[in-house]
Amino acid sequence: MAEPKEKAIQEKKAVLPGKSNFSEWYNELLLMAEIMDVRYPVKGLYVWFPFGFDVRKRTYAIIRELLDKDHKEALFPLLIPENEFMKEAEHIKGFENEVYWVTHGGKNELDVKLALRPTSETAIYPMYKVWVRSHADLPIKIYQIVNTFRYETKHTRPLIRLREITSFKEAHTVHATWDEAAKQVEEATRIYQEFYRRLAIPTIVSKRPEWDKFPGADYTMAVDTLMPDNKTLQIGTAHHLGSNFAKTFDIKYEDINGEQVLAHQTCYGISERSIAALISIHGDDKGLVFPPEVAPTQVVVIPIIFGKSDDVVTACRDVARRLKESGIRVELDESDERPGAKYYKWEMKGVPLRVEIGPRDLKNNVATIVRRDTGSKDTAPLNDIEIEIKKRFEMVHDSLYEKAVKSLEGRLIDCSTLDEVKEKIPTGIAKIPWCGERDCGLSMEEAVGAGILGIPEGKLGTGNGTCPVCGKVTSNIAIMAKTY
Ligand code: P5A
Ligand code: ZN
Repeated sequence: MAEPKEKAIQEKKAVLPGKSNFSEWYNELLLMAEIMDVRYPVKGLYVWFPFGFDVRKRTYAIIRELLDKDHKEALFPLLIPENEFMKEAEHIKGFENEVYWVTHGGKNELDVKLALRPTSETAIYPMYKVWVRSHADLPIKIYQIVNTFRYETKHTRPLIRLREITSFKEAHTVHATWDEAAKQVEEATRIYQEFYRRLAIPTIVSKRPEWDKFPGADYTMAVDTLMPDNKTLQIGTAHHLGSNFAKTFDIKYEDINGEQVLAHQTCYGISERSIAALISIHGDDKGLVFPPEVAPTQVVVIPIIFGKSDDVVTACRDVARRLKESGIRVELDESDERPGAKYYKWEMKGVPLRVEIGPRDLKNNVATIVRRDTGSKDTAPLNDIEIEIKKRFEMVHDSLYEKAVKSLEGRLIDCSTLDEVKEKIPTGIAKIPWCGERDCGLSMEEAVGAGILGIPEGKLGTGNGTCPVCGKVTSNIAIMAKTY
């Protein structure tokens, strides 16, 4: 079965377009670096190459690690009966145009149509009704990692806007009180920020305007990042569901006084947009750049050979073996290609560190280490190579994060008028005072042709100014941007 892959390689362009041409760079890189094959013959559905899947596996291992501390992983069915799906009025309104329906089993028309989950509230909550009995059952914190289907009508893009989201991590929690659920929403955004910190991706957390919240929620907190083309990408959301779903799905618990009380719920989700952000934010003109934790290969060892260099080869094999023994994912490239061709290949794949050993290094009992992220070179004693490599992993991670933070902060633009916002939005995220009123917010969006993401948490969302629509004095700063 080697044939399809060989064909894929032949059809790839020889050179990667520059990252300044982001959209083309992104599409070509996915194929050249073997993340996703975009040639599957259904719009909005794409194929994970084994290499891309490896990155996915490592990325999702982090989110699992973070959630497993106090959540349980479970698995609910893909198909949702129409009657359950149609119970929550707001929720249906939000999703009815995006649902794929299964109407037939073979040649027989089904009595009850089945929805392919666009998200799993209506698959999970009928079961929560059965599971929740008493206050002693609460809280419940369950997540699953599944595929979901959304018939998206906006322009579809690999990893960013999919019709089959293959890597939908959705958590669903149940609590006794509204306040406890609110705390859980905070905890969810904290977990997501920690997750993105591990990927060296900077984030902005804000409360979505009420017209942009999740269908059926009391409110929505969103995690956004800024892409190279100055559009923001929503890379996670956490919703306070109040007891809206508890009412429709009859999820009640008996409190300490023996009363039946409606439960309060939250849900929060992340998709493979996390990997789109990872690739887009760190990648460069030469290809992928990964933080070591998620890099499929963390170190490549390349012998620099002049004529017959048996000693060099032996030293390289020894280093590769020792790195492997200390738990590092290492490749030894002993192929016949010239070093330049090897560099090109491993740079494309985002390998964080390249270890070169030539006759002169060997004489000095050192290895040359080249960083993928900066291209900088230095040497390290062969005796301590494991420690030296691990030290550099941390340096690479920290400097990728710092660079990404600088890049984002450099594109946060203070504005005081809507004209200014409109002018500046093609270059980043505009900050503008906003009184918080719905009418003013909607006029602002209309006037600049871009969305209000929200009023960010913390310093970013506070300042002094006047609402550009009603002129009221306010200390709220909203952020506006073009969004994916
Ligand atoms: C939370 C989990 C939900 O569906 N139900 C369970 C809630 N929220 S959401 O905002 O609609 O989606 C969660 C995150 O998934 C990403 N996302 C997508 N990724 C790729 N392709 C899509 N078509 C797509 N739709 C949503 C977003 O990051 C979103 O925040
Ligand atoms: Zn106003």
